[in-house]
Amino acid sequence: MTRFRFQVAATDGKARTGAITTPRGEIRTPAFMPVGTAATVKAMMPENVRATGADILLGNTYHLMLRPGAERVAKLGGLHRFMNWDRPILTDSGGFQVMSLSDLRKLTEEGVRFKSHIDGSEHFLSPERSMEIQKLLGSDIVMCFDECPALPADRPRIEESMRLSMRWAQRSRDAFGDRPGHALFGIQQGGLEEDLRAESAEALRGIEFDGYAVGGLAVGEGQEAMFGCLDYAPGQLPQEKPRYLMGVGKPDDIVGAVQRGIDMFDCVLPSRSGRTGQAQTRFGQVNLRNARHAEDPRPLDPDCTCPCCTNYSRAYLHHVHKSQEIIAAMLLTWHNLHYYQELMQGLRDAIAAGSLDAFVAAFHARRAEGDM
Ligand code: PRF
Ligand code: ZN
Repeated sequence: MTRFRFQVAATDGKARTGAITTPRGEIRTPAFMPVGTAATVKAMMPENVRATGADILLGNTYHLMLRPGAERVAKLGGLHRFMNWDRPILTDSGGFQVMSLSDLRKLTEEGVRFKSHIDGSEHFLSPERSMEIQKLLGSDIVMCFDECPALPADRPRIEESMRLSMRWAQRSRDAFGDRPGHALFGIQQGGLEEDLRAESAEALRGIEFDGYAVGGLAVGEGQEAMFGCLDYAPGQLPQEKPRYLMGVGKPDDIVGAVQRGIDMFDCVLPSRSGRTGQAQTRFGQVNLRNARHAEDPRPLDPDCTCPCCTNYSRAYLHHVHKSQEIIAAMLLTWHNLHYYQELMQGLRDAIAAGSLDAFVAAFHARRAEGDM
């Protein structure tokens, strides 16, 4: 059986490009994972998600345990078969989503009891139950069960939470066991405190994981503070394993994080913003709701090769979005995911060629020009 492994092919400064090998296929890095929370990347057929260039999707323990239920997905052959995506899937562990989405949470050493945001029913998640659910789903990359305070938070709260997450990381490792072909990633916490990040990294390195996530960022601190943390956090984690920045981000967040040594990303932005009429382009964000597009026969981006830009005008996108037609979400999500994957390919190529600085300068220059 193909083992899970990560190979760095080239570096440029702190940035790396390479590939993660899994039994379900290769993940080219730096990688962007579209978010398929409820066993679908909203508004997209899986074959079309693949056509945008995605090698891996992200799924959510929290949502799938509530609906349709992990045992049901397992009975139906696992998440890959259920949603018709046969390539790798990474699943988040649920803790972060419980904290942001559920009602009436009760956090203890054992785990977290909460009420579903869908129907108010009571549920419990712990490291052991999260590992069990992610196994039932058939996830290829399983995330540790962790906890993360929103920023700003005071140091005692961040410290206590990080140490709880590190105890949960050990319990996650123990419960995960030995599953050849499947990977378990640890999650670093510690807010914006360099010494707490170091303590967290040390704890995770001691347990040993197949990859390491930087968690607890993009939770309200702003890009400058996030980059400040990313100036040291990736360097605290093992160099020979993939590093994943959870829940990030906007295109310029991703570019800055790649320059600082991050290999993997996920974010709802390209899919969610497509459904609100926002396009992510080389020239920055374009709002198709704006009346200036109403009679504009030009495509969103004349140089983009996606089906949205090849076949439809801004005037059409404006019309279908205003009319709340389903095709508006389909076309804009496709374009946005295509743009993200093209950005990742550009980053990979630039790192391989040793020209990342020039690529990043051109990236920022085009965005400074703005939309025409
Ligand atoms: N932990 C987990 N999932 C996450 C985060 C985290 O810290 C974040 C923070 N940006 C997003 N998703 N488990
Ligand atoms: Zn396009």
